[in-house]
Amino acid sequence: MKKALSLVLSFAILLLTFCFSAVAESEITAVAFGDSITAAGKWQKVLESEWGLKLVNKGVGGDSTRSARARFQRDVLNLSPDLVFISFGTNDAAIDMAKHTPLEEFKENLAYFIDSCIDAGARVIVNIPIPIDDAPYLTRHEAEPFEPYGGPNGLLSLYAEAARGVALEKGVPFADVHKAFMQTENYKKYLSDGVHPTDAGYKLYGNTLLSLCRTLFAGDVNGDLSVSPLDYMLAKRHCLNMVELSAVWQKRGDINGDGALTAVDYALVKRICLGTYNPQGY
Ligand SMILES: [Ca+2]
Ligand SMILES: [Ca+2]
Repeated sequence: MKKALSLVLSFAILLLTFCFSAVAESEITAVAFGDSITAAGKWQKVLESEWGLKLVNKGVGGDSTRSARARFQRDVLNLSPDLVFISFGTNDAAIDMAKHTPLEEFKENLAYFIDSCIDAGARVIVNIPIPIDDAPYLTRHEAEPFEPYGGPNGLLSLYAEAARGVALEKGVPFADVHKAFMQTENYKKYLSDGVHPTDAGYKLYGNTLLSLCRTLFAGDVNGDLSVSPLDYMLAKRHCLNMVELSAVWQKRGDINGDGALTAVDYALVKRICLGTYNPQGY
């Protein structure tokens, strides 16, 4: 009798331990590696509030891929990241300044960052550089070097295209924030000084990344960057009122995007685990 009771108790303790660990916040390291647009820390806020993704801010004002290469090991690889957002291009394209990085070197640097992150076991997302508003930009820069490219934004567009090309070549996802800005009625309204976003611009930037995360990590309820039977179990238990998941966990499980975590979603989580449903399109 005593033995039976002890077994039941051990099982209950095991179950409690499992339930506790199952709903604990996953500890992943996600890094935002970039220039001043990243250093401002504003686009990251959307991912934190809407997806529960906390990013280590490794943005440095004025950085191009060339200057960032010197701090890449220390600021990114030494953190043993699970996920890295790489966000450069605006300063690389500043052809009239010392930080300018020629297009071919920009591509090589991006490829180097991506390869090194993948070798270190991290997932990578490339943020495509946002467009420039030429008029305010040219109050601080010489116009002549940009003329062969049709102006600063003409040259920046080549860097945006190059970043897309490197991401595609390396098979990593990219967040096309450049396209998101260009598709607004007037992207210049989303820029404060020709290069930096306004608060609304940062929100647009963050929402573009959020939309990509929703696709890439759909069904990853516990936020460990993979969809597993544990996510399925968590979603199902939530729907059966056996566990109460936080708002962001529910959002990560809301695969069909109808604003609620329901049986439809956990059925999709199961299908992702079984490999019969792919929400990524990659
Ligand atoms: Ca997961
Ligand atoms: Ca849903």
